[in-house]
Parts: sequence; C-alpha cells; structure tokens
Amino acid sequence: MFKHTIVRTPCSKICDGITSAPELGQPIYEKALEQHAKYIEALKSTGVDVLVLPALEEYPDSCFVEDVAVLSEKCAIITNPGAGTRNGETEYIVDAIKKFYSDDQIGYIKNPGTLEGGDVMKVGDTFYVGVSARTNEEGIKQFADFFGSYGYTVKAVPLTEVLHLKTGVNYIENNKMLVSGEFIDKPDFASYEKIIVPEEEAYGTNCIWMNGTVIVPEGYDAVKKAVEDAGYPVILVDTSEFRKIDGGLSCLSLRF
Ligand code: CIR
Repeated sequence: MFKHTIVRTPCSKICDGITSAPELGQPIYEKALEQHAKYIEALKSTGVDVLVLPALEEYPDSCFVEDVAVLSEKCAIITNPGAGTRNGETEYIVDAIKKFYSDDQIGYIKNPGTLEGGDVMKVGDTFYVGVSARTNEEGIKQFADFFGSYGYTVKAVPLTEVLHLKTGVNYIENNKMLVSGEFIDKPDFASYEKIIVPEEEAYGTNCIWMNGTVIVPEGYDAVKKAVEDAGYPVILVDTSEFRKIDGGLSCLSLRF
C-alpha cells in the first residue's frame, strides 16, 4: 500500500517540454494546471498524502517528477536523467526525499551512469529497469548495486520502440500487468497475467495502481473496460496536455 506521493506543479514553460509527437500541438499551461489539480484529487481519494512541490520555471518537463527519483520501502535513489535539459531537475528533489529517508538510505546515480524513473517498474521486491535512450547499462549497474544492498532484485529490460519502460508496461498488482507494443511478447514478463492494450490506445498503458484502485487516463475506453473487467475500481483523469509532451499518469508522481 502507498502512504505518500510527491508531485510538482507544472511550470509556465511546459509548452517547451521534450516531445516525440509535435503533431499533437503544445500543451496549454492553464489546462495542464487544471488537469494536474484533478490528478492530485484522484491521488488523495486513494488514501495517500500528496506533497506538492513548487513549479520550476527553468525546467519545462519538471512536473514529471517520477523521472528524478526512485523510492521504495527501504531506500531511495536520486537518478541522473539521460535527457540533457532535464538533468538539473534532480537537485530540486533531494530536500523532499530527505523528509522521508535518512541520508544513508539515499543513493545517487552518477555519470557516466544515466537513469530515469520512468524506466523503473517495481513488482514486489523486484525492479525491472528499461535500457533506453535515457537509461544506460552503467546507470542500471549503479541502481542494482544500491538496491541490491537492501535485498531487492534488479532486472534490466532492453527496449527500442518507446521512451520509457513504463510507457509500454505497467504492473497493477495481483500478478497482472498492462502491456502494449514491444512488451506484449517480452520473455521477461512471460509469467504475468497480461492485459494487452490495443495499439490505438497504447498511451493508455500508462495507468497507476493506487491502493486497490487503478487510475486510468481519460479517453482510453478499451483500457478502462479491461481494467474494470480485471476487477479494479477505476478513476479517470484527463492527461491530454501531458500526453503532448510524452507524459503519462505515472510520470506525474512519486508513489511510496
Ligand atoms: C521527457 O521527454 O522527458 C518528457 N517530455 C516526458 C517524460 C515522461 N516521463 C515518464 O514517462 N516517466
């Protein structure tokens, strides 16, 4: 069960966030703020507290706070984002993490290692980490050394088609995961019960399990139905403005 979450308010420069889909247009700041407020309400309704960090105007992508840290029951790590324009975001998360973890429980990914939290998926005591354009083998090695020292298992999963691991696979507990694209047949996930997301709704793969409820992005009806059919209550949150810069539901929070 999660007790805490951390989010960061979108900044007015969000329209300059990194995107692989410029055809979707730029995010509208005011609308992003409204959607973010509803996201916070959805998190709170699942019984967690929400620490809201202030906007960082110099970092257009900084509302995607998931990428700058990875948190667990026993320890936390501050990442080293592979995206150059995002790398400096990490120093602004440290104080928030120190509210919940002591100094010796906090590790740091260092150059030449890179790692972004969007590439990290926790399944019980195992962390799957995507080897991506943002997360490299050295980053995963450092991550595995640190989390391994706390008894966690770390498994690297190469990916080629999407930005982050959790763009295409998300664990929703009870041995179930949502998968799309290249993750449908990945041997790494062979033992899980898979909810296969159709290609036209691939963005909707990025759902988050929150204490028995699954938050699903609004507008992905096949995903919503599949998650409901799997037995979960669903909360819908519109993330249209974040999608324009490749951001989804998981990217917008740290959950622990
Ligand atoms: C980026 O390219 O870094 C942002 N525009 C989107 C980050 C999405 N984060 C995530 O999937 N965890």
